[in-house]
Amino acid sequence: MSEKILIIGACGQIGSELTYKLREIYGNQNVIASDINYNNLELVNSGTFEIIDAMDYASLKICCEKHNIDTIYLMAAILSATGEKYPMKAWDLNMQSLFHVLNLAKAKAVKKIFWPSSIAVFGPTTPKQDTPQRTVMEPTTVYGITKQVGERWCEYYHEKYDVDVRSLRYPGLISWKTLPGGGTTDYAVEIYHEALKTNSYECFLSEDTELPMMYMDDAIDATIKLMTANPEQVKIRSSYNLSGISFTPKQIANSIRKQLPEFKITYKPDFRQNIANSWPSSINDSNAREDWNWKHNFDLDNITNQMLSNLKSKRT
Ligand code: AKB
Repeated sequence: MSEKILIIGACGQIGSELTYKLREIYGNQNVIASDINYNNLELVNSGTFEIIDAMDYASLKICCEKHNIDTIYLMAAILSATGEKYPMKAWDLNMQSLFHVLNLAKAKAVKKIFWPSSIAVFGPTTPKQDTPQRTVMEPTTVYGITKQVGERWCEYYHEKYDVDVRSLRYPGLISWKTLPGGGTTDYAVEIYHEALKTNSYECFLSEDTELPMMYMDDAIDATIKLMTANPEQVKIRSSYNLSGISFTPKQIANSIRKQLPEFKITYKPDFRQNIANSWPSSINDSNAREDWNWKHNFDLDNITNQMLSNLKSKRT
């Protein structure tokens, strides 16, 4: 019998692509999408969909029983920029939803959990280049704090209650199907939309702000590789460093200019600049590469080709 999967936060940037991919692999009937609203109609209409508030333990439990769920992917979260505007809301959603799924697994209502962490677990005192798996972690955003604390709880539930929880520290993710919302790395998606609409972009980060980034296909591939690895291969139960490429706004603009020579970028850094300044420029993910054979496929020019061609055909 095939694994039955529940995705919480399925309408979002990662949740939507994960839902499509998992349905391809496990079959439509085995992958239940859920979110707090019907915000992404294409996703909602693509298979079984449940309205669930990730902060409501009872409805999560009922949904898992109703569909006989084995595995939960918890993708609902408030990201770094929005978290700074609504700190308590970010703390409540990010922590409560994690505790709910960990407790469902502890109670044996489900067998396996995926929970995303982020490069936001790092802070200004972390080594900036080639940031190691284990290092100083003093995050300065509420989002980063929830992810760092969450990682500790994941490891704790694994050690104390034998919960099979797996996690990745995602870098900024670049995708064309669904827009991101409320993150500091969102500029790297918006820039492609604006390039096609107006041939120009006003960037909220400065030109030399280098951040770790990844194309969504690589992120989904890493997620599925980690979730299908044998339990013995998953040696880190807090969260794995994960790395694709690193680039600055200036470099992404130059990559776009190879296809749109007239493209113009201007810079108007706002509060998100401080957040970006506190994060690493590049990540060392050798543990993921060694433990479960992870490797990324997309470099900056590949990503630009994919983004511009897919967004162009979506517009026509
Ligand atoms: C954000 O910018 O907040 C997210 C992240 C790096 O986790 N994309």
